[in-house]
Amino acid sequence: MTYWDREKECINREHLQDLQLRRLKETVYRVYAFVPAYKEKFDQAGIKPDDINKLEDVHKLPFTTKADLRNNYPFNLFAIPMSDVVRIHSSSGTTGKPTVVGYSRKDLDTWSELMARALTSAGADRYSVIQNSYGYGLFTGGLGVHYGAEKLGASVIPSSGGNTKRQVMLMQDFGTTVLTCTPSYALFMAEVMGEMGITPQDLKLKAGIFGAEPWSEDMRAKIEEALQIQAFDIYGLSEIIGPGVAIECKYKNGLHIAEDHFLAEIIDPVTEEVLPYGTPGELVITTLTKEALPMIRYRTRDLTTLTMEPCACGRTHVRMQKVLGRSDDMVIIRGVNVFPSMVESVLLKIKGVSPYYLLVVDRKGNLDFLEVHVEVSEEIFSDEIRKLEELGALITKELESALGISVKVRLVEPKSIERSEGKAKRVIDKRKI
Ligand code: DLL
Repeated sequence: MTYWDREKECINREHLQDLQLRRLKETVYRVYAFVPAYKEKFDQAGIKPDDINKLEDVHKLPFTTKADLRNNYPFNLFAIPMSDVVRIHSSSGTTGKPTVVGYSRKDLDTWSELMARALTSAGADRYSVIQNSYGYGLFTGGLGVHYGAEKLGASVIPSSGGNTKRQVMLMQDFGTTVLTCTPSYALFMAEVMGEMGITPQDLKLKAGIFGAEPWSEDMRAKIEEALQIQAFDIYGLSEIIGPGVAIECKYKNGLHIAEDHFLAEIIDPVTEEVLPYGTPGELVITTLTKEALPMIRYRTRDLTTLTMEPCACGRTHVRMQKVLGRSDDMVIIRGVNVFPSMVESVLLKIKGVSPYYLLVVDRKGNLDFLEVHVEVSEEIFSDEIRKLEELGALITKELESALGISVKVRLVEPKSIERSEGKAKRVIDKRKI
């Protein structure tokens, strides 16, 4: 087994907890002293930094949410002077102001270190040629992966997102061995490759490191098959650091969270009660080493389960299951929770269906209903009407039995659903308009 930093990744749990407690205390002291918004929240909750004496004491601290970032827009949650902030990123808010995050020089070093660790966990090394097709810019995907890949000593192709034909050409000409992008973009690249008459055998691609959006196990199988690679899931969010918070190892059975830098909890998103390992809920993260923007109990809105079962790879860090979805992406239809990833899993098991789909939610009168647009393959589309109708009926039946609500399925022409070069848009909720 190859590790980037064996000592930290395979650390004995007791030592890890000592380290986490020391770092947690430091972080709490720092935010209390330097970030008025935190001091105010702690004071309101009647908590002083001295009250944190064991790891479980973290549960006493108030949560931080996206609203706190918005209310303190742009820089008021920073815990260091602007003269020490060397990078600013921001995640595009779909509504209102974006979320702004800052990094000190040490934060950037930590991030590169974590990304180098993540890339190693997915099998990359200094001989790898990494084509980084996450978007460069304010989004943390591009630069986050970039610096980690350089730290690893790999040869990095900073191709960013877009211009897909050129991406495929670069992949072939430069002998790319590792592709990093969103899973939906990887799938689109495979489609364009096919159109260009290029097969996986024409490439040297061995692995893909995909994240920034939810993707199902069936989507993984589809991508691995289409590109003939091993596909790994990488998780992260701007507020915490960016990509590299958690990564799969070669066993692909959960993502190891870098616990020497992040303290993870799972809570019930409604009651906010802390849940034990093994119970699904919302992931809450406290940063332990961040300087510019420390986060105390940040509510990620991402739903997952944590497991402490030992992993065959030897890493001791807790694993989170593949994220089922964000609570924000979940649509509630007549009381039933539906995630796009659930629809994706059903669709990908049906022959003749391409992995492009869209959930459209609308309200008629007082009743919500779900329409699922599903792209069919060329072959099926040019078939007789009866066959299309049969396929539509089959998809409807499978979706209704998996989701437990009635669904209207609309089969749409090949290539009519918008392809994604970054995070795919899977839901249109017309109820809010
Ligand atoms: O998406 C950081 C990132 C870049 C992660 C590249 C991985 C690879 P944000 O734009 O702030 O940051 O979005 C963070 O994306 O809260 C999740 O809802 C979602 N997300 C990220 N990774 C995964 C994943 C980046 N592997 C939000 N599976 C997070 C499911 C993911 N959802």
